[in-house]
Amino acid sequence: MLTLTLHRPEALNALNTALLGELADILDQSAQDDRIAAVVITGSQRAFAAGADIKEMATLDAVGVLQDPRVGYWKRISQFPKPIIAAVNGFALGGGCELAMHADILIAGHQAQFGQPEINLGIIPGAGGTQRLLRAVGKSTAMQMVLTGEPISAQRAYEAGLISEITQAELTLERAQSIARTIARKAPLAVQQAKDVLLKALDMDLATGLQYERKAFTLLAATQDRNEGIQAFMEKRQPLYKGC
Ligand code: DAK
Repeated sequence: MLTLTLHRPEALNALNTALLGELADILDQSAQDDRIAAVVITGSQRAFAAGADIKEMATLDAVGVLQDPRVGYWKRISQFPKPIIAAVNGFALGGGCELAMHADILIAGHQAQFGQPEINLGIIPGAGGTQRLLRAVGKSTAMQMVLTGEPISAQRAYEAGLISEITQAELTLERAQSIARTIARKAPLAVQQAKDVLLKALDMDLATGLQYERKAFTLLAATQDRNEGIQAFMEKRQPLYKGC
């Protein structure tokens, strides 16, 4: 398991190009590293991330926006094949909320706030915020958040299905890491296939999704880890997975 802590306290962890690029690079490396089964991304108690760096954005004109390297960084983050768990405290706004939504599992402290305030800057979410938010919380809540720019509380985010657990603020990271450790004990190929198939469910109709699931299920049937999992159950012992 790898824990990544966003650390730009002077800007409430605003995601500038350098930080986002570093994040994309580390995730690319982690994808190739067999020792890393899952990644936890967190910020500080005050802010997970308060969005893209507005001061940096102010330097970009329309051409700059077209050539913005952050588009590629976001794409690489979204393609990370292993589970990402976001441990969110404080502000998760704009790109910060979008980064949290790139995670597969979101855990938040009770004082966390989730919002897409881009409308206050005359823009709209640009890293999947409209699409992922609507799928996570439904139309009315997503519309309200994006059109008013007003954030929602952790409690509301939990009720809407954006996050799966609320914790005391000081326990959020620990809880996220505990979930990551639980996942790390599973067969790596099964974990990655599960993530892939579940994410595809958002894009596919049911019949196509079921076919996709069947293919992944069949593929896993040919793995040594599948035999090991079943054997370990029969022998009443913990499985020893090898990732093949
Ligand atoms: N960027 C830069 N600096 C920020 C920042 C941000 N997003 N958020 C906060 N800061 C800085 C403040 O400027 C302040 O710095 P100093 O003035 O002390 O130098 C420091 O952090 C502390 O902030 P505040 O003094 O404002 O603290 P408060 O507790 O009073 O308020 C706040 C906290 C989070 C409510 C407030 O800071 C705030 O409203 N921040 C802006 C939130 C926001 O609008 N976020 C959305 C940004 S737009 C893209 C994809 C996605 C995006 C862009 C491009 N591509 C694919 C190309 C995403 C866009 C966005 O996220």
